[in-house]
Amino acid sequence: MGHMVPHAAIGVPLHGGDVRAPADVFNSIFEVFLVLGTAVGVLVVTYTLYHAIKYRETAGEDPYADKVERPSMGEMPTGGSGGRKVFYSFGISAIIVVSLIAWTYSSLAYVEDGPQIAGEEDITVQVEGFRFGWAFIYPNGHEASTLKVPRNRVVRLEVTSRDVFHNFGIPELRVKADAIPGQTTDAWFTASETGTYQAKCYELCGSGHSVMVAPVEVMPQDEYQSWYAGTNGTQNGSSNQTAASVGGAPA
Ligand SMILES: [Cu+2]
Repeated sequence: MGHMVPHAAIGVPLHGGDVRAPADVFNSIFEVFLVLGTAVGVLVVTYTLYHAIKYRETAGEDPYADKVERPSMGEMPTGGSGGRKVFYSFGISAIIVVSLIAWTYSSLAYVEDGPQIAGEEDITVQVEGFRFGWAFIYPNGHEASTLKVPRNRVVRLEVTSRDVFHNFGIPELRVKADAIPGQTTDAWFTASETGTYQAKCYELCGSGHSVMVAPVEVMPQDEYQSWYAGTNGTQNGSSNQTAASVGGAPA
């Protein structure tokens, strides 16, 4: 239904640079878990060591024998603050854990769904995996073995396969999508830095699986536009040659 609505009706065109990249979302999830995990670890280990040292037995004697009442094995400890400590630590832990789950879940849902507003300048590329390579097909029909995209634009991928199960991924840009024959998997990304990245296959698909790679070129927007204008729907052909050379027959 969404694609039938004219762009003007959807809303203001969205500049890709304003969209939070999946790579940034994954990086912040990693950082938050690393910092919180380290903090909890340091706290627990320090607290444990502190008490182990403070209440240790010295030379067979118990210096705290008359100061603390030690529970014996199997007996519930008595005294203390009447469970207030336990109540607060459980309460605070629950609040932290529940908000962490909510935040992580909504961040991942954002990556899963993609930017909801379709921008005028979004780029959609069909990605077709085959034994052993990748073909990138642009809206004007141009087919290439290198994925060229402009920086700071939302790039939407429609991933499928011509033969067996593959999986398309660009690790540095944190994109990964199943390539399944007869099905299309949607994925998206934005890249803020120009340069050459590498796309790889992440589903063991045969003898050439490990060489099933493709260059991904992130270009300045004006450079991309003049390159795209010059393609005129031509076939690059190199991907078909690759397929033919290993005996594959692209559909
Ligand atoms: Cu593969």
